[in-house]
Amino acid sequence: MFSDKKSFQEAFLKKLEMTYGKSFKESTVQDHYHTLGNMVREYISSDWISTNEIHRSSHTKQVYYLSIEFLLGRLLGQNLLNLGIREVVKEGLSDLNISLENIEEIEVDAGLGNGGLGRLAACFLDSLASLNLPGHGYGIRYKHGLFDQKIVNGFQIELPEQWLRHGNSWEVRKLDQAIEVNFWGEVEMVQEDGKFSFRHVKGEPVSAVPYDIPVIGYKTDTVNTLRLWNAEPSSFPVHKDVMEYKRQTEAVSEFLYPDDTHEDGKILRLKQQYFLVSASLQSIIRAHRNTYQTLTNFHEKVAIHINDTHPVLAIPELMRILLDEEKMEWEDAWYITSNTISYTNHTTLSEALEKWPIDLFQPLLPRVYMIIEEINERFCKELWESYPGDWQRIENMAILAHGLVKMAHLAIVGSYKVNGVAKIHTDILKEREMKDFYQFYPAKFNNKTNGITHRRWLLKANPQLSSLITEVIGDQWIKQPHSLIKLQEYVKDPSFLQGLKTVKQQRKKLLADIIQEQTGIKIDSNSIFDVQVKRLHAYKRQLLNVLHIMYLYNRLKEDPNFQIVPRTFIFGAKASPGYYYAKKVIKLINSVADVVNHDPQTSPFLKVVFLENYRVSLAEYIFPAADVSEQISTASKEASGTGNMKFMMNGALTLGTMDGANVEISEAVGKDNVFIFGLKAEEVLSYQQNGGYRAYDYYHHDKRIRQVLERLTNGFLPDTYDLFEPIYDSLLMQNDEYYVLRDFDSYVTAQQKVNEAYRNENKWLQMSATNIAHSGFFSSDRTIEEYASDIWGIHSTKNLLNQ
Ligand code: 26Y
Repeated sequence: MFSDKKSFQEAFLKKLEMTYGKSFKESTVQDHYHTLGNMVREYISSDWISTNEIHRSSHTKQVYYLSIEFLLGRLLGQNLLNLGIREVVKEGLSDLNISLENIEEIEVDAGLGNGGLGRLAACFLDSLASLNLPGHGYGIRYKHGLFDQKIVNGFQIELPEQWLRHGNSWEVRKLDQAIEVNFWGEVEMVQEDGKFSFRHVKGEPVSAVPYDIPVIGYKTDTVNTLRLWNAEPSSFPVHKDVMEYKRQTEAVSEFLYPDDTHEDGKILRLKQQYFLVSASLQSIIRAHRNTYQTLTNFHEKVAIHINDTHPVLAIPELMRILLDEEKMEWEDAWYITSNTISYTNHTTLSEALEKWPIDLFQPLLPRVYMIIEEINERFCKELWESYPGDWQRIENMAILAHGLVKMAHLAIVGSYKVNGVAKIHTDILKEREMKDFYQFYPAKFNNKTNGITHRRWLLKANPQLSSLITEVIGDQWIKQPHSLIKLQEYVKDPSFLQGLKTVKQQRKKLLADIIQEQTGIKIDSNSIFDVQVKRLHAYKRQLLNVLHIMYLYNRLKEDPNFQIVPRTFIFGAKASPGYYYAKKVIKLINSVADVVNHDPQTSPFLKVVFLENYRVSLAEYIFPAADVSEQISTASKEASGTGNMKFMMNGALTLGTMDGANVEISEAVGKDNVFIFGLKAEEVLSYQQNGGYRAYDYYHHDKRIRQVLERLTNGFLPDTYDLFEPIYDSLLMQNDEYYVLRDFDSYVTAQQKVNEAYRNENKWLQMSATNIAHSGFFSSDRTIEEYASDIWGIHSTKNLLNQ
């Protein structure tokens, strides 16, 4: 049906009529979207079936990627591109006077994630399928993804997100494969054949119903699966209030929890974690049993990867199944489990490591808790043998301590590999945060520097730049991103640079139009687009950026000789609803924007834009238009960052600290092609260990800082009264935990260098080209190949597919 535009048109019109019982004339864009979505799903169904069939019959090892978040964004455009049918469809529709772009635009993002960790999972799925690797995702089908953000009077307002309201063409409900997950209840000891064993009984059952979404590889026949679990009532219990049971059950997959540190919803979050893990493991095991009739070879045929600690209960859950259902001995079950599971850590912030109060944990998951107790006891014994008498060390490393279950400790003990997500992050884990564990299990630790799928963040998001690249070096880079390095030969080529300039201008104009439409702010598309888009967090230091803007404004007002290249500062960020400080920073950005944008004296040079509701689909317009990529976290705090890679690939220059993947970006392109500033990780760590930082000193000795900080609270920002006092206090009274004032001067200097560099257009374009040329390393294809060979032991099924 997609072989040529005529047959596509016929199939499309027929499908439209059959599905909606409407004539073409009466149909809406929404109808067109769903019709096209259904057609694509039907089109790939035979490849989907045969991929599964091949995986089964060839007995090839599979990897299952368990993640509490999958931030997929829109699927239609990417699927058409990967199938290589986007042009046919576009032309076919255009003959009917329908714009494919308009159809693509009405798709609501699948926003089942908060940020980096969820988007990484989505990029990995694309790479797995495109590399013909047998790898599948398991997640939760949240009814409401991450909240929709509205900005009202400068403040963030959260509205429930409703991505399923118009239905979802990509998913297939598989009721026949539903699985029961049990909460609460008790543990019963039974004696069978003279052996004691345990059983979880009298639990409250929840039915996990799978919804499968095809994951279509780029121009290949592989179609992998993302399985999302929906929580539904199981058989209705007789003794309970039926409505109450229904409500409680459905609540399990109702909302994605924003990444916050707040108490509410704690128990529900733990329920979600176990729900994901138990349903996924039971389903993986069922498939394995069907093929092999035994679980003794489970670890040879299955790798299970846990994306941070959120799915770490996979470890005791697999133990539970092997012990209680499969009746294995502890040692055998432990051997299989600890050779099946691998774990990625995404943070060094110790306050972000998950710890669950035992009081809350044990009643909800009594059998799983018992197993964790046993794992802990055996682990502590092992420690005792290695470190006799070293109680302190054992207490620090225990899984259960001080009334808490320490999820990261469980993850390290029960996994065969543990990795960080950028070189510096893995080093910090080894040398500091997880030092004791590294000493005990040196061979488990390894690095896997993150990556992004260049097929979404370049090929799809930036077709103009993609065409230019292909004109110059051919299209090999799409399958082999490393060959982007061939551009290095052209970084001084005037016609390539001219092309790059034209593309950037085009994309800046497009973003300028979107900004005007959304915010009413008219921006100069020849100004420098200086962008910071990411979750709002203190450590990411959006505050440093906004304080610098206030400083620039002051200089422009006060110093007639001060001149800058016109600059537009663009922000996009969601703050966790309960994260009080982060919400203040959003309001501050908007208050500063109000003053700056309305001052006729400065507005030709300075504009500030806060884009509402930052999400994957909006990001696809932002990265291609950026000149400067703000990656300004306090060194040592950002595990990797992946936005930095999306910017680089689209030719923006990084202005950043030596943190996360910035370090590797700067190594790749060389010091002359990035703007690095600020404290180094060792310096931050040394301050933290030895003290010696006094924020007040920087306030007293730097007039620029004083002026800017006073203006937070002295009425300079209209109608804000004492609103920003907490920010002021965090910097001075609480001694500036993230070293904003310490890095201020260095940041100002780096920004001056940006300003000067931009004046030399040719030089800037060369730097931009160099960044694109070296971005291939940061493709998730490279990352996934490393995971596949070093951790999972899985292989491409390409040869099998072609048979
Ligand atoms: C509270 C809890 C359940 C929770 C939920 C979400 C905790 C953390 C998160 C999300 C963390 C996250 O997105 N981390 C980011 O992962 C990226 C991918 O590895 C990194 O690039 C980025 O530096 C890191 O902050």
